[in-house]
This record gives sequence, C-alpha cells and structure tokens, in this order.
Amino acid sequence: MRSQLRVVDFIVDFLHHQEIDHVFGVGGANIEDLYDALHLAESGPLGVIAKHEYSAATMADGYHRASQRIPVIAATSGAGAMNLVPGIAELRASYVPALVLIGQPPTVLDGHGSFQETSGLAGSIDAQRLFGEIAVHCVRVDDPESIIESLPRALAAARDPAAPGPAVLLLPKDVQQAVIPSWSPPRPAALAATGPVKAFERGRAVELLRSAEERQGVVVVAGEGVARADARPQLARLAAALGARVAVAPDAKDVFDNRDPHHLGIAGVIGTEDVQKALEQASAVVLVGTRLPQMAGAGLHDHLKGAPVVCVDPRPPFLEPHEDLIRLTGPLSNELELLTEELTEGEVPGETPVAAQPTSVPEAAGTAPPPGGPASARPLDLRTAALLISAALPERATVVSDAGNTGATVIHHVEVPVDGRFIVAMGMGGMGHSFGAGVGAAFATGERTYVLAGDGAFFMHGMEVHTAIEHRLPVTFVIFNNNSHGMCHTREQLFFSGDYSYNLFRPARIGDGAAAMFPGLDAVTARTTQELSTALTRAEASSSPSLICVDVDPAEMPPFRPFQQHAMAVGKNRRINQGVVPG
Ligand SMILES: Cc1ncc(C[n+]2csc(CCOP(=O)(O)OP(=O)(O)O)c2C)c(N)n1
Repeated sequence: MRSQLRVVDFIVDFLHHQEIDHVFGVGGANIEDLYDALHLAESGPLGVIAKHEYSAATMADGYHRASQRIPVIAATSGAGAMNLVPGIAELRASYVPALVLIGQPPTVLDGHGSFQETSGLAGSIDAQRLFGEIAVHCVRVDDPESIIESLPRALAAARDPAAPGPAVLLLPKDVQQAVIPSWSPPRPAALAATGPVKAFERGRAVELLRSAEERQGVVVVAGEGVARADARPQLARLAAALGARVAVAPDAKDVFDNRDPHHLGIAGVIGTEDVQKALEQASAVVLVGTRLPQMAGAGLHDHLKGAPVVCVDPRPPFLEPHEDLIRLTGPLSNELELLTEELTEGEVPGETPVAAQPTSVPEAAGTAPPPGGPASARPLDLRTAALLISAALPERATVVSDAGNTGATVIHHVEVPVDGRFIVAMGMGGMGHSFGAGVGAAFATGERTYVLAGDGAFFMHGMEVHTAIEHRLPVTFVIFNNNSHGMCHTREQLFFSGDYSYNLFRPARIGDGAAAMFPGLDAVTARTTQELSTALTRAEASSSPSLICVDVDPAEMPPFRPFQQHAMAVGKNRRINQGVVPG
C-alpha cells in the first residue's frame, strides 16, 4: 500500500506492475510531471524522447510489432498532441495496442482561452472528440482519483483482442499533479478473452477444408493478427496438416517461414501474378489473422464471392457474408490448434498431406543472388541493393520498410531473416514511419535493425537517426536516394502525360550530410555493390547506428502489380535496370 503520491506516480507504478518498460514521447509543460515521476521511480519504464511525436508513436508501433509487448506514448498538449494524430491513426488501422498519455492545460483554465487549449469549451478544439474518433478508446481524466479505474480500463481497451489499438487518456496538468490517497499495487492484467470457440462452426470448416483438399487444394492467406497472437507455430502446423500453401499479407511477411516449401509469397498489390493465380485456383481459402484488406486481397474479393472461405480471426473479414464463408472467432491460437487437431484426427502421425504444387514457381523474394555476385563493383539499382541487403541480414535482424517504390521493392525482394522480424506500416502507409519504428524495434529486441527508406521518407522523419545515436541502438539506416518522390514520379509517367514532373528534385548528398551532422555516426554513400557490401559488413560488426545512402535512379519501375499491368497495357515499356519502365 502506498500513500500520498501524485497521479503521475500512480501511473508510473501501474506501468511498472504491468511490466511495461518503455515510454516514447516528446516533453512539454503539460507532460513534464510524468517524466518527473519516471525519473523519481525506483524502478519503472525508460523514458525515451523522440524528435517528433509522430515518431514517438511509430517507435511504439515498431516496439510492439517486434515484440508484442505493450508500449506507452506520451505527449504534451496542443501541437504535441496534434503531431500524434497520424501515428495514432496507423496504430488504429493496423490494430497495434498502445497506451497514449496526452497532457492537457490545467482544468481551471478550461474555457478561458488557455495556451494549447483543447477542452472543447468556448469554441476550442475538442481533443476528446478528436482522439475518440481515431483511437479505440479515449477518456479525459478530470477527477484525480478516477485514474485508479481509468488507467487499467484504458490498457484493457488497447489489448482487446477483437479490436486492439491505441487507447488515449487526456490528463490535465493539475490532475497529473494531484495527490491521491492510496492504492494497492495492481497485478499484471490478464489478456481479455475473445469470443468462445464454436465447435459447430469448426465442424463445418473441417468438412469444407477436407473436401477442398481433395480437389485443387487449400491456400492460406496469413495476416498481421498471427504475429499479434504469437501464433506462428500454430499457423505452421495448420498449413502442414492441410498441405496448404501460405501466402502472406504485405505487412505480415514474417508470420510464416519464407524458406518453408509451403511458402507461396506475398498476396495482393505487391505480390506476384503466381500468388494471385494460386489463390484464384484454390478450392478453398483460409484467412488467418487478416480481414483481407485491399493491399492483401486486391483482385481477390470478387473472386471469393460465394467461394469456400474459412476465416480464423475475431474480426469480420472485408467479404460479403455467404453460406460457405465460415468464421472461427475465438482466440486465434486456440482456434488454429483445435482446427488442426480435428483435421488430423485419425491420421497416422508423420503422414501429412502433400500440397497441390503451384503451377509455376513464384518469384522467390530475395533468393536470387544479384547478377555478378555481391563482391563485384557494379552500379546499384533498388532491386539489386535490396537483394544484396537481404543476403547480408543477420539471422535475428528486424527489417523495417518505408513507403513508396522503395517499400514495394523491399517488401518484394527482402527475405525475412530466419529468426527475424519484418515491419511495414500498411494501415495509413505514412512516409517516414520506418525511422521511429526501427528505433522502437531495436529497443524491443536489442538486435540489429535495418531501416530501409527512400530519400523522401528520410526528409520527413529521418532525424530519428539522432534518437538512435543518443541511445546507441544497433540500427542500420539505408536511404535509397533517387532525389525524388519516386513513386509519385512513376505515377506521373504511367498515368499522366509523363512530360512534366513535380517529383524530381535537385540532388542532395544525404550520406555526406549525415556524416557531417552527426559526429561519430558511421555514414557513407554506396555507389556500387562492393561499396554497399562493405558498408553493411562494417555496420553489422559494430553495436552502434550507421547510415548508408544508396544512390538510385528515379526511373526504376517498382514491383507494384498495378503499375506493371498498366505499363504493359498501354505499351509504355522501356527496359532499364532490369525492370520495365514507362518511357
Ligand atoms: C505522409 C505521406 N505523404 C504522402 C504519401 C504519398 N506517397 C507515397 S510514396 C511517396 C513518395 C515516396 O518517396 P521516397 O520516400 O523518396 O520513396 P521512393 O518512392 O522514391 O522510393 C509519396 C509522396 C505517403 N504515403 N505518406
């Protein structure tokens, strides 16, 4: 039992008892009391200061996606709070649980035009409505003692398996400072259960899958929910039991072993035609831990109308309900285990069905060594650099991809390390997400983390390199510098006349700039395969951050299926850098 401590001390004590160990944020007058409590606590979370609140949120995002642990985000009122908006939106759209603590001006000033007021009174912005809309939960704490109830409730809301996401508490400065009488240290909260497993639905699913196995076979599409539920082994066992090939959503590359013979590749916009064909030819599709958003299922939704689909996820899929769409909505790993058990009932152990073989072998991401071998000194393009990085990744590394042509190339060509993680923000798809996410992932795993981003993304949030330096994190930042917003340039070329560009910029020397700006940072520019290999090896051998700028051509065509299909259709084909480029 503790007595006579402030609300912020209660918060820190609560976080400590929930085994929450990182708070990512930016300070300010209306959140500084929380940092004071972090400092004074005998044991408690580490306070990390980001360069921008968006990146504090993306640090939390990367931290969770790399470890499944719950992060905390802290920001001050006014602009600090507003800067969080796109970060919270990504967490919400990607179902990433986090606790978000946002300071507010003192309650006595509400309605009187206080600095950074967002009380909703007297014509001010209403932060509760704003964050209530983008978070899964938002409560303004006006009564200090109510924190004892509202904090655990917010955490439970963030971790709700049926709708996980960011839960916000708005904390006025005077409430943070208020002394509350006493509390008993809370115990770590158990994860809320999802809906009950339903034996009848599972029976129907087993029947449907058994009959599909005998025809063209079953294909699984696995999504980010598998990572969140820590259900990778259960997914692998189900796939083996079904003899099913497994396609993954673009933001779930790491939920199924990329080297497993059943691994099919990436489904959707960034995937290959072969994966699409395999999904269309399957007699049944099993969705595991995905609602099948457009990025994962483009072109497939129409095809699945009325087709046999088993959906293992507490959330409803983006598919019209129909008779042969069976939903298993209990806790994901339980459902996978029970389904596998029933499917294998009566089978001789060791005898697993043989998968229907793909009609053609899909282009295996990252497996082809770059022509000429890594040691030769050839000029670099995006694809070659991605393949080279893929081959150089340590076994336990985390890869964090950014947006744009760089993102498409990285998702397509960089293979997930054997015991590694792969993170990409598909919810809001914001440029610059990878910088904070990489820092957060490195905090979570302690393993070398590779942030792979374009120059446009770097200019948005690349200053988080500074945070990695501050905390001596093992992050290798690779900036693919095409001196353009490459993806926008590609679209100008493909979908418009192509005789102008808003998106080609005057050259910048990011490698030289970073080296001059951050003394002690190993920052170089790689212009050839050999220079890139050398830089990667040097970075891996150290325990500090490093930055490698790779100069590439803005005309390189990324592996986006719609781009490639359009280029083919309109006959705008010119070969360059081993890609088909609109000319
Ligand atoms: C915050 C944000 N603004 C705009 C976009 C739209 N957008 C997608 S990719 C892109 C250009 C990306 O440029 P860069 O990071 O240099 O990568 P590249 O495409 O050149 O590889 C833009 C502007 C976005 N995804 N996120």
